[in-house]
Amino acid sequence: MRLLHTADWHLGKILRGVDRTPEIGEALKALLGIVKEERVDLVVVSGDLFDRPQVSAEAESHAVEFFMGLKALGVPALVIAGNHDPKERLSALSPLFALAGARVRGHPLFKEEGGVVRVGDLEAALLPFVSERVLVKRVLQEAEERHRTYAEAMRRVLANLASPLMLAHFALEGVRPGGGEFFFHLAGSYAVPHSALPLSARYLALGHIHRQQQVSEAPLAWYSGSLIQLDFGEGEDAERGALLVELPPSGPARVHPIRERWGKPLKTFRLKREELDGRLLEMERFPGYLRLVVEGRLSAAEKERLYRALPHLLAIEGAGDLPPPPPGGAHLGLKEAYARYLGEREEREALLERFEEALKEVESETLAAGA
Ligand SMILES: [Mn+2]
Repeated sequence: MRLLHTADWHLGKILRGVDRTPEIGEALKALLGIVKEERVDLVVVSGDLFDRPQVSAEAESHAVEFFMGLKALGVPALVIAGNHDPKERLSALSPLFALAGARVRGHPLFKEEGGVVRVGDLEAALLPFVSERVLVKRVLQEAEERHRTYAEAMRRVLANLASPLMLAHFALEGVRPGGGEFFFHLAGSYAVPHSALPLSARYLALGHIHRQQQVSEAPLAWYSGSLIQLDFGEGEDAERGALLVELPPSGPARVHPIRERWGKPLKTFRLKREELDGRLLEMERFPGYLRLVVEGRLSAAEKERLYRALPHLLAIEGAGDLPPPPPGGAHLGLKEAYARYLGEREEREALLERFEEALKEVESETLAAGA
């Protein structure tokens, strides 16, 4: 069986006022071409089809066109929701997607509840993104177990769902971030340890991390990466694209990375104030979107002049505005991570207070809503 593994489309992504949806739509068209050319038998989409709960009609229509295109080719699809997806909406629309041959799962289910589906002879587990609080409550139901971690709950869920093919949306411990995910999602409490991956799985199709990479050999697990470079923080040279996976009836699966540079490139120019004019032509000729980080203060008029000269310039920041990468940042708590992100800005204390309130609200709401 030949699989196409893709994830992290982020249809509806707006980067500093620029709607990236058309670029993502083009990539999806190219993906359909690959499905046809490579005679793919099954497409797996490991979450984050959409960037936000509410996206434009254009964003939705690209997704619909993709799955209708697959139907025209007679190729079925398995789809799980990521943390960005409107999961209720995906669940509600899943009977319609099913008409196009796509099985869409918005909420996690245990194996007994239908968490494992069958495609021909192949059993496949569908594990959409699930928040730490919901997961711990759902899986570790005994109150005395509540102190256990996300990792422990995920270990149990993954063991329950163990199947030859598994789709999941989470951060695996030790993964190299693409830069676009909030780093606290990668913090210890939110990462799944390697030892939680079921050894009986022949291939784990992962989503959530935007840099394409193999993260485990036994069992074999890969992140396909995003289709396009979504944010300036994502490495300009980071691998992304899609994966073609050969899953023979027996023996190991083989993965062939498809490393396309779909969409426009994003580049950050870090310059001293006095270098600006000398580099203007180079920046003007850059075929993608630009961010400029300037050492030294620029007046409003100077910024205005740069924005006019460079239509693809999306942001000008002072070199001091960017927080340094936090030492040991992978282990920060949410509040600490946010405090560090805020740095020394004026509204710091007020924002921190609001942040704490929001955290409490989320906590009580999730607990009240249950699983
Ligand atoms: Mn994502």
